Amino acid sequence: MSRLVVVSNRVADPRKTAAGGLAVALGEVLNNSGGLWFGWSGKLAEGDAQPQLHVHHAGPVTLATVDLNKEDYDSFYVGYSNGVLWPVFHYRLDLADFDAGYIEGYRRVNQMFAKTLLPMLQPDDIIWVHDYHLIPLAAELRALGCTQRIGYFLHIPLPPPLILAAIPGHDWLMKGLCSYDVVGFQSQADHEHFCRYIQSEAHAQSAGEGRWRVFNRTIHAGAYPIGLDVQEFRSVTEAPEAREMYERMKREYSRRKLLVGVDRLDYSKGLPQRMRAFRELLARYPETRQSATLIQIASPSREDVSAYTDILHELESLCGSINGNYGELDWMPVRYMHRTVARARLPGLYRASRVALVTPLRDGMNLVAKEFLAAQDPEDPGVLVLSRFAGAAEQLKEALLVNPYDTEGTAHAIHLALQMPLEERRERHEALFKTLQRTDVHWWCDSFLHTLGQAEAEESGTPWLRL
Ligand code: ADQ
Repeated sequence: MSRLVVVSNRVADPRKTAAGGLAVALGEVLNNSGGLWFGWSGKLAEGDAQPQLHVHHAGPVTLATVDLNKEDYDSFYVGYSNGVLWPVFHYRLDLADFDAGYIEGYRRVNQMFAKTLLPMLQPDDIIWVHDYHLIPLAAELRALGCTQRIGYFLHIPLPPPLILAAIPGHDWLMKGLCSYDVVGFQSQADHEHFCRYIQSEAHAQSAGEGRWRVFNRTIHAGAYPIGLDVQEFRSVTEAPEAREMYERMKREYSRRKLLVGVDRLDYSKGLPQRMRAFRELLARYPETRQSATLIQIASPSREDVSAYTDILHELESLCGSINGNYGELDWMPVRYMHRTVARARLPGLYRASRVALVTPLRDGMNLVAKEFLAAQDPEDPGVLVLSRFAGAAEQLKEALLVNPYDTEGTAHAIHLALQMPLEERRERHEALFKTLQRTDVHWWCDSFLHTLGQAEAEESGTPWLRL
């Protein structure tokens, strides 16, 4: 049996439940065959020191990490990954900083990752690379002689070809993507954007069954929507910490319906738009005043990127003005917290809420939507208000789908959600929960790795690309 090697920007110890569903799922696959997980340690190296490799063993899984020096952190992580690729892939060309020369650092760190990883590889390893930080990694590994099968999964959206084409060096980047044997996307829409790009910019020819001939080699591309570890999430929901949180929230808000939003504080999550829709709800439907409270939790994220401080100030000012204009001595419409909630308590908060507002302007998938559904009591479930621009909307059709740019339309949907009769809530939840179970994180892992396992090995005839 081949050994699995997972490469991602950050590495998590799969034995720690705090690591979350993805780490747990990948950890489980790694545990089964014994595996290696490689990535950045999250730490900065002192001065100009050469990158240090740290190796730890977590049961049968080897965790190998390297530090970044300050210059690489600034250009690879803050600069190119989060200041160019993140905004462009979320359709925000206006926020991308193309001119700062970050691409050199991006390339350098991918080369350093390839050089550090290569000596740890075994001949029949299967390598699975994750996310936008590491697009050129396969090409860099190939350049060093790596012939193992390499798959790639993009956790964020892939925009349409014309948006991609605005990135200086997009051809280099996308050629890098075509150096993998299997490329996976969150949604059919993202997959379609990729197919259109390689056809129009690289003259790709379909080879049937998701395969393409491009740059003189064969690759496989498809949509593999990421799922939740539903069973694990249900057991966290049943555990004492989540139950205690549920009881507390129910007691505290016994006279009111709770709405909940849980996000990283990121401009892609549509937080100001959500607050405007909530304000519109209070203005248009006076009966919701006093009776509805929105708890918005936004965890601090990438605070060294300036667009993130702007969004923080905008959100604080909107919450302040809603509370100032509508609040009463005994009722605050919005409770906003700029922090992370412990994973063990989060399901209790979801379960105590009648409505979840998951309204990103653009999102690869959005796991909060799935977590909210998984935490509900099927006999008295809450309602999911979901942006049509989240990858999850392709699967979760029975949610109330909204356009987050349409303030009035979103306010109307929130009102419907608050008033939805029990029977309709149950029916919608039942259908959604079935989808969650059918396409859970194990299904996601298995289907991607099955395709990668079937892909032809490099040695058997698929030449590699040089960037
Ligand atoms: P993210 O953009 O981080 O992930 P998401 O899918 O919503 O977005 O996952 C966030 C995770 O962090 C969830 O497990 C959630 O519970 C947790 N979380 C968020 N805010 C929190 C808070 N304030 N307190 C505690 N926990 C919080 C990227 C892509 C997504 C894609 C995922 C997985 O941007 O589109 O779904 O990867 O592929």
